Amino acid sequence: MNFIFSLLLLTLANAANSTTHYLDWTVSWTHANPDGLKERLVPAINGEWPLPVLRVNRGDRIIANITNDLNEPARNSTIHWHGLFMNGSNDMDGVPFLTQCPGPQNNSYIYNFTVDQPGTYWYHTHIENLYPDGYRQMLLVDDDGAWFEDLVDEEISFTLTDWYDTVTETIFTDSFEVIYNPTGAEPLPNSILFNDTLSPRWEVQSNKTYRLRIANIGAFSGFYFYMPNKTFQIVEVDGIYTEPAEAELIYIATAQRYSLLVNITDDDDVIPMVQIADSSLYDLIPPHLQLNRTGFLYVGNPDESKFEALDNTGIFETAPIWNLTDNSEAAGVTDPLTKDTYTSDNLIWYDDMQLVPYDHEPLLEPVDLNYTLHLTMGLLGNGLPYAFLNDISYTAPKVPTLYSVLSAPSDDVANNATIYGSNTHSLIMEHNQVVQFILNNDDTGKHPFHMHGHAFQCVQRGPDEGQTNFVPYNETADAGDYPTYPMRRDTFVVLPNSHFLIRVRADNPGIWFFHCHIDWHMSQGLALVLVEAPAQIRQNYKVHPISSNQIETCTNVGVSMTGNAANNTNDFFDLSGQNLQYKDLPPGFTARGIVALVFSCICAFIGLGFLCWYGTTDTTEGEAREAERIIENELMTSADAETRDFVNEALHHDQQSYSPGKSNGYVRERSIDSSRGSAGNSSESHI
Ligand SMILES: *[C@@H]1O[C@H](CO)[C@@H](O)[C@H](O)[C@H]1NC(C)=O
Ligand SMILES: *[C@@H]1O[C@H](CO)[C@@H](O)[C@H](O)[C@H]1NC(C)=O
Ligand SMILES: *[C@@H]1O[C@H](CO)[C@@H](O)[C@H](O)[C@H]1NC(C)=O
Ligand SMILES: *[C@@H]1O[C@H](CO)[C@@H](O)[C@H](O)[C@H]1NC(C)=O
Ligand SMILES: *[C@@H]1O[C@H](CO)[C@@H](O)[C@H](O)[C@H]1NC(C)=O
Ligand SMILES: *[C@@H]1O[C@H](CO)[C@@H](O)[C@H](O)[C@H]1NC(C)=O
Ligand SMILES: *[C@@H]1O[C@H](CO)[C@@H](O)[C@H](O)[C@H]1NC(C)=O
Ligand SMILES: *[C@@H]1O[C@H](CO)[C@@H](O)[C@H](O)[C@H]1NC(C)=O
Ligand SMILES: *[C@@H]1O[C@H](CO)[C@@H](O)[C@H](O)[C@H]1NC(C)=O
Ligand SMILES: *[C@@H]1O[C@H](CO)[C@@H](O)[C@H](O)[C@H]1NC(C)=O
Ligand SMILES: *[C@@H]1O[C@H](CO)[C@@H](O)[C@H](O)[C@H]1NC(C)=O
Ligand SMILES: *[C@@H]1O[C@H](CO)[C@@H](O)[C@H](O)[C@H]1NC(C)=O
Ligand SMILES: [Cu+2]
Repeated sequence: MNFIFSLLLLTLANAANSTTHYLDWTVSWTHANPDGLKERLVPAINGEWPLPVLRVNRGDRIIANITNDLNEPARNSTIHWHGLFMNGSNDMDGVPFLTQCPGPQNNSYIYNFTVDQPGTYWYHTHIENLYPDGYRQMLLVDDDGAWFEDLVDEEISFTLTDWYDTVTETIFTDSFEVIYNPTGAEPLPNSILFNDTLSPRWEVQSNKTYRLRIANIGAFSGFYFYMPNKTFQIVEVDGIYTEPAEAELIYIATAQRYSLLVNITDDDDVIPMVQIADSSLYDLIPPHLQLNRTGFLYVGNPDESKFEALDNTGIFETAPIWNLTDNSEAAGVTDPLTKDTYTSDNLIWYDDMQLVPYDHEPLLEPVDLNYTLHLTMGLLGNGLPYAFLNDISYTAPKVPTLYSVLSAPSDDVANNATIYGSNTHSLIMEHNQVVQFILNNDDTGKHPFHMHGHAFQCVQRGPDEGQTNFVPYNETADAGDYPTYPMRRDTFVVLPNSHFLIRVRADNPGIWFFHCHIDWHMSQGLALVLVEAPAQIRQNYKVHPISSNQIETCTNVGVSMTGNAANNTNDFFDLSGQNLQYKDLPPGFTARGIVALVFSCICAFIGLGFLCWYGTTDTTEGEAREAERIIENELMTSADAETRDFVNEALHHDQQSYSPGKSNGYVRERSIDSSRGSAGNSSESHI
């Protein structure tokens, strides 16, 4: 009761003095070279990149008129306001085929919403393979009512990111989603950036407390962050204020945000802020990739030599953030103080499960609805790598799901998940139900899962189980020890071969994406759709109908606003013609088999041993074609008719897009699931 009441008071207190921010943005391509290694195309807003940092007060309205001028290469456009709940304005959430039609060239889409959450957010396009090109930036919401407001003197806000020197779509089609990458190894960045630059320096004053607001706006990489010899206090994660938590080193996954309070003392002069890439995510560490960056705070006019003395090599050993005890021995390192030991694997990070939200929202109980999700990576029948939740690789419907809800003939029909298609993985949540999700990660990588429309309670997370033994959630072992006030955030990492359990109250009617925020994985279908309180959505839109601007956008892009997932308007239960994932591999032809075969062919050909780079600039088009020929011969001579069809199809498909020489490709042994059922159905249209 108290809890609800204090929330109400806060809302009322912030309703006064709100401002409307009108943004008139045109998005077009420009060139940038933030790492000094290579100039490339980036999306600019009104001609500028890095994009503008948005700063508003809690309670303000944003009206953003976004015009798409992304030609050559042509791209559709949408903007998602990451972390904002969009309560009552689901159509402003910016997800193509969930909440709006993609905005084509020359189209303007108007986002119009109020921001009633404080904290650190970001905005990014939700069009496939586009935000890592640089279509993303911070969105800061200030709040006079923050519990730490009086403790803070100044603020410094910055982003951390990875950076690729090639256009994302090109990497995706040429070297990621290709038959040469059967394990789905993620493309490696060319650089990591500190606030979209290399090593920024910011002046600070002693005897002051600073609030550092940090967002990881990258495509893939997680980052460790620390300041040698300094302890800071975590006070916010993903827009949720926390009880102050002392920490020395945090882990910031893609899409996560932190606010840290740090004291500058009289003894400080040059203070390094160190960003270290989580190299466990990279299958291979290319010799030229610098894995860390240092930004600096400084007091007064320190001599240049002081900055140089505190470069990467000098500072790492001093901070008590390394676990050098047992690991070094296991790794065969005799002297635990050699440089080799200082890899990100041996860092001791603050476990965000220990955080307590400042509002003390109690554990949601009892659970009304319980979904268990099994995450796997594997191949489909075109020989390409995909990602799955319960065997479904998310495939966009023909009609944006929100519009299917609104055009359904009745609430009852809208309440039936069937109409949203069998490949959108739509899960219905009824209004105000407490919904629990158990995510079992049957993969050797980490996955930061993001839920739109909510900050969810992080109730339980299993430990990193390493690379061999998959340990799903186990009621007997894992339940019973849940926190009284679970940490909440909107992006939460599941650890390798492990699991997490989260809970959320379905109090925000809308269509919300739940997906891994590693952009490569999202493009591989690691996503599902929450259809939350469809009857209430329909009620809301009777009061605030879809705007004429949105109808125009759909007309301009040629996407229908009525009907079920298959765009069938007469019979909502007739899904013929719906978009489906590619059909499964032929029976008896296991993913592991093709992995082994493709590996041995490519490795034999290129001759780099068990780890092979098949797409480095050293590989010519001719060599790649030769490798392709060998694979083809091998498969054609050794397999049955069905396999031959499969190979034909796969190679044919791939020849359209494979172009060597631009790739970041590399391979590793990754658990590939070869025992999935068939969510796809070969009698309908495949995309
Ligand atoms: C949005 O911007 C476009 C391009 O500048 C302009 O033509 C259009 O009138 C604007 N729409 C509104 C509602 O201001
Ligand atoms: C924009 O979206 C439409 C509808 O999905 C699609 O047909 C078109 O190819 C997209 N345009 C670009 C440039 O990707
Ligand atoms: C924005 O939304 C508000 C509230 O629904 C409405 O009053 C206003 O007319 C809208 N403005 C624009 C430009 O769409
Ligand atoms: C970080 O970069 C953004 C974009 O260039 C800039 O607006 C912001 O001021 C930078 N942060 C600091 C602390 O200077
Ligand atoms: C900082 O505070 C200390 C202790 O109160 C004081 O001695 C010192 O002069 C202050 N320094 C500055 C720059 O204000
Ligand atoms: C941290 O403290 C140690 C021990 O006092 C010192 O040697 C080192 O230079 C300090 N590092 C930084 C970055 O200030
Ligand atoms: C900063 O200094 C204040 C006042 O001395 C202290 O209460 C607080 O714990 C310090 N914060 C950190 C992060 O060390
Ligand atoms: C930091 O980068 C330097 C240069 O690439 C490298 O030698 C060092 O091992 C890196 N340290 C960590 C902890 O990643
Ligand atoms: C340090 O590493 C060892 C061996 O991997 C592990 O057992 C221990 O829990 C780690 N300590 C910390 C503080 O993470
Ligand atoms: C949804 O509709 C299908 C087809 O009419 C029906 O078989 C199923 O029972 C319905 N599900 C629910 C939950 O009503
Ligand atoms: C949810 O499902 C898991 C297994 O899938 C089961 O262990 C657990 O008991 C269920 N919890 C509830 C509250 O139904
Ligand atoms: C679940 O945990 C219990 C208690 O630790 C253990 O006895 C049981 O074997 C586990 N179940 C499975 C399937 O691993
Ligand atoms: Cu992922």
